[in-house]
Amino acid sequence: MIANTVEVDPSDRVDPLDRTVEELVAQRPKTLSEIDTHYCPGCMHGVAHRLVAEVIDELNIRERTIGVAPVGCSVFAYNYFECDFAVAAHGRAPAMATGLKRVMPDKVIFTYQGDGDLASIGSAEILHAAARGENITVVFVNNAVYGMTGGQMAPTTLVGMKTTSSPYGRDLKMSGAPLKMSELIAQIDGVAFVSRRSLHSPAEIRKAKKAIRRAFEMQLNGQGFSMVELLSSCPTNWDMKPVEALRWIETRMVPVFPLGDFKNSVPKNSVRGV
Ligand SMILES: Cc1ncc(C[n+]2csc(CCOP(=O)(O)OP(=O)(O)O)c2C)c(N)n1
Ligand code: SF4
Ligand SMILES: [Mg+2]
Repeated sequence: MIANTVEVDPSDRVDPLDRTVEELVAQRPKTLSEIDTHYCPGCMHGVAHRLVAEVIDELNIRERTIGVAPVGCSVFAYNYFECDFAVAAHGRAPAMATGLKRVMPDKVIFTYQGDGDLASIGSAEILHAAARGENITVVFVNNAVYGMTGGQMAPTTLVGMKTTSSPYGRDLKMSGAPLKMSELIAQIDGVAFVSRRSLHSPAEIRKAKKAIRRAFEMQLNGQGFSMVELLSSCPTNWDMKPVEALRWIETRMVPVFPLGDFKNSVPKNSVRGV
């Protein structure tokens, strides 16, 4: 065997002129599996997957990346990524990611979690992983409901929003206001990077990808906990058409969950190894 031989993927040898416009403009990232999606039409989980896969490709870290899937509609995330994956019990992905990163500090560890998973049953795990400054990356998909179980109210459900468990709309007096996880986590000392982005338009999707890339880079530089919240749609449980759902994100969710970077700095108590 010749040392340091670079294996060339056969698909890289194809003459660009032999490719269709679709292949040239929108090639499938190598980290994204070539299988049919189980997500509903108009669901943005698939777009979020693609962005993460593109970033993993660009950073050339596929062979050292391990994802941790949640319980929720994205429980099958491991089917869509061509990298190692584990599945955690509902809400426990940050705890599992902590263990993986501590025993294998050279690996790149990310969790992929819904709002029910992260902000409800897993609220303790996410807050304490952030407080410890764990050098992991969290991709947090906020669609304002428990999608998988039939659209019940989540901690992120908007005031007045109708869900299957709040048929008259979320009542502020009864259930309180939605939890703003990015703002909450950004003020924790061990946190390096927190950004909230949205998937409702191509321009916002591009910004979301930039934030995901920055979050992974933070981990690669050993700078501590990073999280990107992505406002996402659930047309099925919102009882909307896909385009209507995207408009609803823009007009209803964004005013409650403002977009932007909430933290972008190196925390004093982080650096748990690269
Ligand atoms: C310990 C435990 N409690 C409750 C459930 C039921 N359960 C499955 S998915 C889910 C909510 C998922 O919602 P979210 O995390 O927002 O993901 P989405 O489906 O919206 O992407 C719940 C409550 C479970 N599987 N395990
Ligand atoms: S139920 Fe909602 S979150 Fe789940 S796959 Fe369908 S649209 Fe997506
Ligand atoms: Mg959800």
